[in-house]
Amino acid sequence: MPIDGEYEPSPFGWVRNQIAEYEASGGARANTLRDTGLPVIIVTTRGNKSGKVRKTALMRVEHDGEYALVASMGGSPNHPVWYHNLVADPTAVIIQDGPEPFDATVRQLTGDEKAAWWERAVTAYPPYAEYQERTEREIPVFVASRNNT
Ligand code: F42
Repeated sequence: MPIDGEYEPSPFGWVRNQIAEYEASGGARANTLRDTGLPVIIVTTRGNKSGKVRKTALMRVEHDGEYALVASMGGSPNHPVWYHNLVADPTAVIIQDGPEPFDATVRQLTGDEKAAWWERAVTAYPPYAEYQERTEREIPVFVASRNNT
């Protein structure tokens, strides 16, 4: 589903700059977490209160064409705000992994499926495990699947 409306960049400068550079270069630049070499994706959601277009950089955790979206927020006690946007409308999601963004739908994972994707996530980005140890909050994981056009 297209997410039209006013784009409101992240208040975090390094995030909004990474997203701008990633999009301007079609994913050729600003496509890793700082100098870690670990790849990121750009996820667009719709603000569940403002209706604005919101964009978030997340670690790239891909398997068979699907992507895990890990609401880690560095192990903080609260979910990142984009979590609430996805809960409010799981169909208002655009994933960009490289040059071409695509419409997607998410579902929040539980049980064995979440455990399997969590393992993939920690393999892709080991600090996720530390983040989960750091907080009582169970870090939510969504899986994003490309919409059939
Ligand atoms: N964050 C993660 O949680 N997981 C990752 O794997 C991850 C990787 C990553 C890689 C590179 C990078 O540069 C950043 C990375 N981040 C990762 C950080 C991520 O990009 C986000 O900055 C972070 O998760 C926080 O997301 P957030 O949605 O909480 O951002 C806040 C700061 C924000 O944008 N707040 C806005 C504001 O104005 O304060 C509001 C945003 C919003 O969606 N508002 C809603 C609306 O209606 O417009 C209302 C939402 C509500 O219910 O209150």
